[in-house]
Amino acid sequence: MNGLAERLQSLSDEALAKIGAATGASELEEIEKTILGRKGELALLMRGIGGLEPSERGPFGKAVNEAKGAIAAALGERKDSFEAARMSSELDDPHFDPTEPTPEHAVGHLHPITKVRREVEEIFLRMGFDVTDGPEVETEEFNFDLLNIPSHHPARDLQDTFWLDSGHVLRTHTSCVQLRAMIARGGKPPIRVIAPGRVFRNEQPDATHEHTFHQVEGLMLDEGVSVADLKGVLTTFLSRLFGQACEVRLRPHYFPFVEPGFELDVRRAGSKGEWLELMGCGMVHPNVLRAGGVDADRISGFAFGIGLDRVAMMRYGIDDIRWMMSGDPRFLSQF
Ligand code: FA5
Repeated sequence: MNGLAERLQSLSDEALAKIGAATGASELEEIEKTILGRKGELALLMRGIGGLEPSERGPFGKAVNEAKGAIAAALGERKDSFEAARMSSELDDPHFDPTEPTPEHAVGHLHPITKVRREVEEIFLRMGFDVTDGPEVETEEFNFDLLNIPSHHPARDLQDTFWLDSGHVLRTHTSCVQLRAMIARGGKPPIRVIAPGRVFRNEQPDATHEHTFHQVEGLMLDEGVSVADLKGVLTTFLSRLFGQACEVRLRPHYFPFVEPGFELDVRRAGSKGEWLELMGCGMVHPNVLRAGGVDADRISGFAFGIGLDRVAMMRYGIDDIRWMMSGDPRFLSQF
């Protein structure tokens, strides 16, 4: 065999002897590299295979593989024994206390608004709604005109708006997504969507108002949808969100894009406690249905808009909305 078999034998013997004599893990690594590595001695030896008789190549290749296996196994065993020795010497060290707890890592977590948003999404998904969204930089048309708020109408003043030089607006509410959802579905009911997102108003922040806050819009359209459905869906939603049976009260309120429109108040069922004002809602105005390509003579439905920051404040007992966007770790680490 051209002397190759003998060289393999002596290489293997030497390697095993060196492994046996090694005094530390770094020596083993060196042996591994020089013998088993891609450019190591075994690889070099393998190159000689081309000079062998065809009938000798198979047996030689097999012998090389066997040697490789034996060397790798010896390396593994020796590494384990070094590791075991290292561990036991560390454990014997009187300064080492294996019962000491590992230092705590600061693990990131979700913002309270994200948590509440996910809960809201989960509840509506289970009621057969889809989750959708729309752009934060909106056209005047979608934020106002198509929602039945023409430019001359005083209702524009209800929401103090950030205008961009391009004539776009930072959306003042998520209601624009009602239209986008109707149009995206070709005006074809049934349509059941919610649309969470950020909204912006040119307001001076105080404990309950921010210039940047979060809403969840909801829209349900079909034949024969009535105020009873609105009340039923929202009562179910709020009871699930707050984890206890709730009762709701609708107070007439003007929003240009619904008719009739309401403010919805909530309290624990049978509690006789104070009503909490939570959201705007109502039956989608026929003008808005038509703008969304929906047959307003046949189809009706309700829409609502909840302030997510306020829900999160109630949920977690937060006394000032300005904490939400503060990015302050003293606040954030509490959730
Ligand atoms: C609206 O924005 C309507 N688009 C809601 C609506 C949708 C009505 C569909 C009918 C049908 P409003 O301006 O009231 O309505 O805002 C809705 C909710 O957003 C409020 O109930 C409140 O929870 C929250 N909100 C309003 N302004 C602020 C603010 N500056 N900071 C924090 N939350 C606010």
